[in-house]
Amino acid sequence: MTALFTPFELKSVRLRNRIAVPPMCQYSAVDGVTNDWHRAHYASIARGGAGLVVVEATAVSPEGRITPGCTGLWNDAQVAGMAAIAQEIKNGGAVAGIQIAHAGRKASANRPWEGDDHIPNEDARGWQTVAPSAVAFGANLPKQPQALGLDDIARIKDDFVAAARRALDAGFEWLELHFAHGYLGQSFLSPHSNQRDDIYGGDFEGRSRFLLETLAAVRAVWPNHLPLTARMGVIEFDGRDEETLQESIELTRRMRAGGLDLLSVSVNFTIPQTNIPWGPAFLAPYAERVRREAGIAVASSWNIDDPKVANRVVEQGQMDLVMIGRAFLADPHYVYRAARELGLEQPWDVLPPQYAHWLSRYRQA
Ligand code: 8OZ
Repeated sequence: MTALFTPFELKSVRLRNRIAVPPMCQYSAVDGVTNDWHRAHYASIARGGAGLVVVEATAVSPEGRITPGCTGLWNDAQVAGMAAIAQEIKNGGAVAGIQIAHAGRKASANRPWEGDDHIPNEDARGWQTVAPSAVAFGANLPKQPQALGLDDIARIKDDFVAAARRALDAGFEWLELHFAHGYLGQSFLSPHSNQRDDIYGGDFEGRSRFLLETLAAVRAVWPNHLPLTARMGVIEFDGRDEETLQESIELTRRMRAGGLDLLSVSVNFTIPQTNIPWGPAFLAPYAERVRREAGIAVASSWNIDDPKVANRVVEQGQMDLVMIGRAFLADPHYVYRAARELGLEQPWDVLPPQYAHWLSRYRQA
């Protein structure tokens, strides 16, 4: 069996292979509502044969959007569009996942192709950002966020819970909490951005509290038979890496005990000045450590383009799922190409039957 094409089961869900498409923001919604762009985009991806497709960072509140174009699940009017997308993903034979998110101090930004910088509060399109502490990210995102009060923190946890319920109503079977990339969850965990002196800050216990409480609140409404996962940076590449890794692994153990089913391992991106060793599958060794030391299923991503590398990281037990993002946009037939490159005897079988039967016929005997 080719490792990359082995099915994967988590709770009651079965993925047809180990290739998952990670959340990739399309910045194309209006008032958080999806449209034809999203529907066509996700349908095309799902027909490509991935086992899991996770819909982009979807905000739990208007202030939690990265940009004005981000998708949302903070009101009921946003559910129908998401339900159509979940159905498209299932029609393609993939499991339908969604990431719910709050962007914290990185919110209120222009789309990447329209500046990628903060929209000032004075601009009607922008808004006041919030964060654990009133500390700006810096570089292209200089706005000073407002430090959250205890009642604000309680409200944001409720927002995550309400968004999770709507994701379930929309038909998603896999939920991912966005605790990565310097957004709100990650910024509670990192001492770079969390300088609070109350129960949500200070030592590791305090900095972990928001993430653990949000997980517990969502787990209480997300059905036990469906996977509840999180994406979290486990390393910043800022020179204090072993400490960050150890804290991340310990938090993952606690989240596992609190009902987390899988961790999607990523980079923190909490501060602008870091030294990330971008190279093929550079996160694989860290994903492996989380998998082994926290005893939990892991997915990981970043620069895993070559199908042979994707297969190797699964075969060697470094990760359970390989997230293929940009390579999938560059080639929506990535899975079929991988099947051929890895020498599967009937590579078309990785595709839905509507495509597979054509590809299997009219060949030389
Ligand atoms: C990768 C790197 C930085 C940001 C997200 C828009 O996590 C992102 C992002 C992804 O939603």
